[in-house]
Amino acid sequence: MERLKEKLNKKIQPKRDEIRNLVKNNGDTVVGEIRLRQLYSGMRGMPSMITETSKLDPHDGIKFRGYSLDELLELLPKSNKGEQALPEGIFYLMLIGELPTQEDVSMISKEWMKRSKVPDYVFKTIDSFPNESHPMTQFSAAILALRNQSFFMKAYNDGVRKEHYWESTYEDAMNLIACLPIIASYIYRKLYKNGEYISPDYDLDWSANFAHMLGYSNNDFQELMRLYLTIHSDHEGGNVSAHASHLVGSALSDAYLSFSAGMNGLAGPLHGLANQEVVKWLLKMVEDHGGNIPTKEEVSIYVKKTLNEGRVIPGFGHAVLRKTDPRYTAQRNFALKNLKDYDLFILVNRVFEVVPPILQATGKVKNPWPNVDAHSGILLLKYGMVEYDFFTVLFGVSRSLGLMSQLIWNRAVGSPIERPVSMTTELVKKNYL
Ligand code: CMX
Repeated sequence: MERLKEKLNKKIQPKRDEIRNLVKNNGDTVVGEIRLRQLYSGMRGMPSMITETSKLDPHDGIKFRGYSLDELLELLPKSNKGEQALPEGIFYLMLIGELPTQEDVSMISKEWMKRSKVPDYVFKTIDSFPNESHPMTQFSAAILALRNQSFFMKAYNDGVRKEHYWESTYEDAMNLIACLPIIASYIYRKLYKNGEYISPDYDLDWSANFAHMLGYSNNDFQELMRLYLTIHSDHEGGNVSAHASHLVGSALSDAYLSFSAGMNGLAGPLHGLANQEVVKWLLKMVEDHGGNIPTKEEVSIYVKKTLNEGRVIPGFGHAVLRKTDPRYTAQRNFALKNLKDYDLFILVNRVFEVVPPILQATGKVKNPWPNVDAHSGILLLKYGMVEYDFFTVLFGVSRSLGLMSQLIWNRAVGSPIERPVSMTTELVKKNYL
């Protein structure tokens, strides 16, 4: 058994015992109450599942195994070619629950390189899509095509016992994560670079190799990829991509089915697609101002016009957060250091100043502050990646780290099939009013 899997193996039985005892001794403890309005508001604030990898605090933002993003960007091991934390490290932390050493992250880089073998039929699946198909459609379909090699599916068909489900799920999860940069860069090069594909460089870390296969080999872009793939990796269990993935996985659907379901949720404009919507919106704003960066007053008029048209301001607001997203701040810090004079960064800052008071004045927006998607696109544009309808795929590649860690743990502790009950309005009125 490889070292990472061995380490995980040692963590599993104590966790199983902890949960069994917790439920046995405290099973009737009430952990929340459900208000009628929550039934009609997308289950906001209802505690309804367990996710061990990370927890979102409305004010402090995301914490991974108890560590804030700021802390982790300092504490996680870096590449020897840069200052940014490696996403291999956040994966290790989510999976094992401990901070990794430099040796741990290089073990994971090597493991993913070793496992990055994408069968030819997956490329053929991608090739069969017309170029007009959105990159997320092609991404999700390619993940499903990869399912053919699922170890879990085979183990299940062979009658493996429940306590061993996690072992083949681990294999699937690691293989899937390893293959995603190849799949994503294949889609990118097919759609935008005349199908001129670039072979992996097995000496690089996961992010730098991904950047390389996309066609961006300069150090700054590789650093951006490390940051990008780290900060988008997980946002507890209740967001649409995590929850969709969790739900589908709970039916013992394998890692590929489960992750693809998560990606279909991420592809919605209120979730991950917001990163492309932000760029579209910013570029249209510039275009409508004759190609110039609009002044603060002009931005304000533009924001109000967007709202009056009945549209949302992409990149602002959140269902849980009630302050500026620390993932936004991490990207802002990167921009301040590396591209502070870039005109679109100046625009993003202007939008940051202008939007919150306008959203606050509507009296209905619960969080007027920017989220992760408000910033990510312009960093990519700066380094020449202008094909913004691809940006959600990058988010998806990163999200695999969280969703696959979650799935492995769900299998390890034997999470049951998810099956809440639904009501009808008639029953709500009859039984509760
Ligand atoms: N612009 C305009 N109106 C907004 C808004 C925004 N950015 N954010 C919220 N609102 C509106 C809602 O549409 C809702 O209006 P109605 O009552 O007319 O339906 C009202 O304010 C209350 O919404 P809320 O409780 O504050 O927010 P929700 O939890 O319902 O929704 C979110 C959260 C993210 C979907 C919403 O803020 C939004 O649409 N933001 C823009 C899209 C976006 O950036 N999504 C990415 C989120 C991060 C991610 O998942 O990647």
